[in-house]
Amino acid sequence: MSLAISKRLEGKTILITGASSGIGRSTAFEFARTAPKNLKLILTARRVDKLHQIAADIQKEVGDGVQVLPVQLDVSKPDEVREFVGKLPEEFKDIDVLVNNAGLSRGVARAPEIAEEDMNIMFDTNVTGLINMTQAILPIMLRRNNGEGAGDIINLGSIAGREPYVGGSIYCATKAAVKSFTESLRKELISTRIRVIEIDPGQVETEFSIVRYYGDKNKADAVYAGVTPLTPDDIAEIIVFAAGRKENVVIADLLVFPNHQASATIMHRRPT
Ligand code: NDP
Ligand code: 8X3
Repeated sequence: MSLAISKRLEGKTILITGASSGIGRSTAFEFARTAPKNLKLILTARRVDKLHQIAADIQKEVGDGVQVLPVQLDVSKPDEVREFVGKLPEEFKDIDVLVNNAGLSRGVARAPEIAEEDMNIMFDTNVTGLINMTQAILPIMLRRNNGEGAGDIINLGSIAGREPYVGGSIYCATKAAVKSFTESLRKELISTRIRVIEIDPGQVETEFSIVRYYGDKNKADAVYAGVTPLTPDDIAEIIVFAAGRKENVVIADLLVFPNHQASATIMHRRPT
């Protein structure tokens, strides 16, 4: 880790949604390891027990320079998001970096067989949840520098938002919506110093496929058969890299594949 990136991140307050697993969890560790002397982390998700364990593990690893606040938050519930900032302890309210990571896919059904419940969960989490979080935190960032603003909004998109595929129509539509919202937001905030960043991973092995296949571990494992997917740490390094650039440098969007992947559906699988 370079000294420059540590110094740039020191003293910041970072909010990560969906920090109980996968990319969000790894991102929490990566921020803590990069700026261990002075950092505040707000970790949110629905499974608060996991967040408490992650907080304890981070503090055990890096010590008391990193303060970690686990908060139970379901981003798909507008009321919970609306009340979120007001309930934060004063010392955690001045959020510098928002990582909009919470997200999921449910099922691989094709129209007209897509369950209404799955459709609603994906849109309420991946789209409305991300937009509500952004709107809740933006006023904090806009108040800095006499109204000129400062801060980073880092949205997790996906290759799915760039290239729709069979069996992913709703998930792909949600990630396309993330892309569109992110690009509008960057334009709307151009007169501020707020950076709007999108990271679009390809295949990353996390709990994502287990959730997509409703807990069926065999189906989830088959997704990664014969390939070497990205790890959540790979994406965490890129998120922290983006947040740790000089203030004038904006990683506007970034597509990240593992070596075997060339599009949403073109993968080179080796015999297992
Ligand atoms: P995981 O399933 O491992 O993690 C998803 C996280 O989102 C969990 O911490 C989960 O926590 C949280 N989450 C889900 N629903 C909600 C909700 N309603 N409110 C709050 N938190 C919620 O998957 P990944 O780490 O892979 O996914 C992270 C992001 O990366 C997602 O946006 C996903 O779409 C995106 N992505 C993933 C890729 C992959 O191949 N894995 C590729 C491209 C993008 P909890 O259940 O405790 O609430
Ligand atoms: C998750 C990756 O390829 O399953 O965004 O859509 S993919």
